Amino acid sequence: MAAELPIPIFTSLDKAFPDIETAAAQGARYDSVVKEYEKRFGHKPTFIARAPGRVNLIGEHIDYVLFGCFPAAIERDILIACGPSQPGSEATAQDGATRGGVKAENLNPKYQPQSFVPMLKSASAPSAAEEADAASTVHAEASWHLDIDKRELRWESYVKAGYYGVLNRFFASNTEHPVPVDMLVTGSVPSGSGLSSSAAMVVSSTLAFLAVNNKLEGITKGQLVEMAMENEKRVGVNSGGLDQAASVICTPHSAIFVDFFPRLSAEPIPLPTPRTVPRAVFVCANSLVVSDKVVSAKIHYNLRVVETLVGARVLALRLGQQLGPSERPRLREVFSRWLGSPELESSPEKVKAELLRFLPEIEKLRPSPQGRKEGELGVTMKEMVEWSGLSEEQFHQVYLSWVDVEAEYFQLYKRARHVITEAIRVLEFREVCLRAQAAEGDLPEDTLRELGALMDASHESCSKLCESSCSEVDQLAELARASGAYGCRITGAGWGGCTVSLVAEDQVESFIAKIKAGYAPYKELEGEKLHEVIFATKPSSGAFVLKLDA
Ligand code: NG1
Repeated sequence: MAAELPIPIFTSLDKAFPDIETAAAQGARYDSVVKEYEKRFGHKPTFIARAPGRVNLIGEHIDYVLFGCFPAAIERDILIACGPSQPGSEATAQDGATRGGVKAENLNPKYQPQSFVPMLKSASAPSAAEEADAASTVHAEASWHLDIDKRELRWESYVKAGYYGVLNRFFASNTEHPVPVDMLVTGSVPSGSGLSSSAAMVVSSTLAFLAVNNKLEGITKGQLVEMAMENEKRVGVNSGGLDQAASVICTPHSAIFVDFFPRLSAEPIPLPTPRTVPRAVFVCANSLVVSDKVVSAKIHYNLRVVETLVGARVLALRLGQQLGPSERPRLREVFSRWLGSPELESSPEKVKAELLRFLPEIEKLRPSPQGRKEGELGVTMKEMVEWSGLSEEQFHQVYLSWVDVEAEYFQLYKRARHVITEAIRVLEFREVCLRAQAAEGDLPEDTLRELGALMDASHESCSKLCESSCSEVDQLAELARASGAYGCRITGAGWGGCTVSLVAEDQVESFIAKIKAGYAPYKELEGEKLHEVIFATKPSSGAFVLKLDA
C-alpha cells in the first residue's frame, strides 16, 4: 500500500516535515540553497527535490536475493534545487536547448561544476558499447545516452544516472524535447559510510528531472523506487532495492519492512522507541573507513551478488529443482519453489516459520573437507562451474558476462547461511516491534534487549559469514556494546562505513563520550566535528518535491 502512494509534492516546508521545529530548523537550509542558486544561475529555481539517506536497522546483503529488510530514513539528506535554464546558459550550448543540456553545480567546493548534453541515438540500433553493456543496460532500445564512467567515482555520475531513466522513459519516442536544466546539489549524508548517499543522490536526481520536465503526475512511490534502482545500476553497482525503497517510502517515526518478493512492498512499522520506558534511540557511528563501493565492487559487493546467485543455483539443483541453463534464480525464489505453495508464504509470520524449516537445507552447500585446507568453506572457480551443472561457457554467460568479480575461493555456503539467518532475524525484529506497538503502557526493558540481541547476531553474521565488515567496524561495535548499547551492528554495504546502536535515550551523551574516548579516530574531534561522525537519529520522512514560486 505504502508503495502505491503518489510522490509527495509540497508548496511549503511546514507540510513536508512532521513538526514545526524540524520545518523551522530546515527552513534556513532551504532558503540558503535557493539564494545560492539565484546567485549562480541568475534565476530562481522552480523545485527542490529532496531524498534522505537511510540507516538499515537489520537485514544486510539480502535485498539483492529478494529477502525483506528493515530500514528507516535519516534526517540527513540530499537537496537538488533545479529549474529550466535560461537562453544563453551553459546548459543550452551545443544543442543543449533541444536535447536537455544540464549545468550541475555542487555546494561542496570539492565537487567541480559540470555541464553535459545527452546524446540522442537511433532507437533501433544500439551501439557496440551499449551491446557490451547489455547486462546493466535496462532499455536495450534506449535512444538517449549519457557517458557514465563506471571505473571512477564522479559525483555527476549520480546526477546522470537519475537523468538516464527519465530520458529513456519519457523522451524515447523523440516527439518532445527534454528541458535544459540548471541544478545546484547539496547534501548532508556522508559518502561511503553505509548511510546510502548514493541512493539519496540518484533518487533526488531522478525526482529533480521528473519535476522540471513536468512528469511527476501519476508516478507512485513504488515506481520511483524501481526507476531509481534501474538508474543506480548505471553507476556500476548491481544493488537490490533497499536504499531506494527506504529513501522514497519511509515515514517519520517508523521504519519500514520492505519486501521484494513477489513484488516490491513496504509496511511502515512504528519503532518502539517513543513509547517505551526507558526510551531508546538509534545512534549511528561512522568508522571513518571509507568504502568505495564502485571501485572495490569486484572483490566485495558484486562478488557477494555472484556468490549468492551461484549458491542459489547449486542449492536448487541439490533440492531437486529443475533449472534451464540460462535461468538465474535468486535464493528467495529457490526458497519459494521449495515451499511449493503460496499459502505457506502468505504472511511474514508464515515465511519466518518456513525459513526456520529451510535453514538445515543450506548444509547442502557445505563443501566436503577432503582435499581442502582446514576450515576452508569456499570453492574454486573450477568447482563452482562443476557444481552449477553448466558448461564453462554457459556459466560465464549466465553468471560472469555482466559483472567483473575476482576471488580465489567463492563462499557459496557461508553467504547462503548468512542470507537465510539474516532473513529470519529481520522477521523476528519486525515481530518484536509489532508486539511493542500492540502493548498498552510501558514495555519491559527486555523488548529492547531482544532487539539488541538480534542486532548483535546480525553483526556477527555480517562479519563472519558475509564478511562485509572490517576490523575498525568490529572494534566500534564491540566498544558500543561495552559502552552500554543494547545492541550494535554494521549498517549498509560495509567494508567500512557506519554502525548503528540501540541506546537508552538518557544514556546517549555518556555513550557518545565513551565511544569518543575508546575509538582512536574520534579522539581529536569535538563539537560539530564529533556530531558529524556520531549522532542519534530520528526516523525521518521519505523523498519529496518542494514546488517553489517561480
Ligand atoms: P549502501 O550502504 O548504500 O552501499 C548497499 C546496497 C543495498 C544493500 C546494502 C547491503 C547500493 C546502492 N545499495 O547499500 O542495496 O544491498 O548494500 O545490505 O548498492
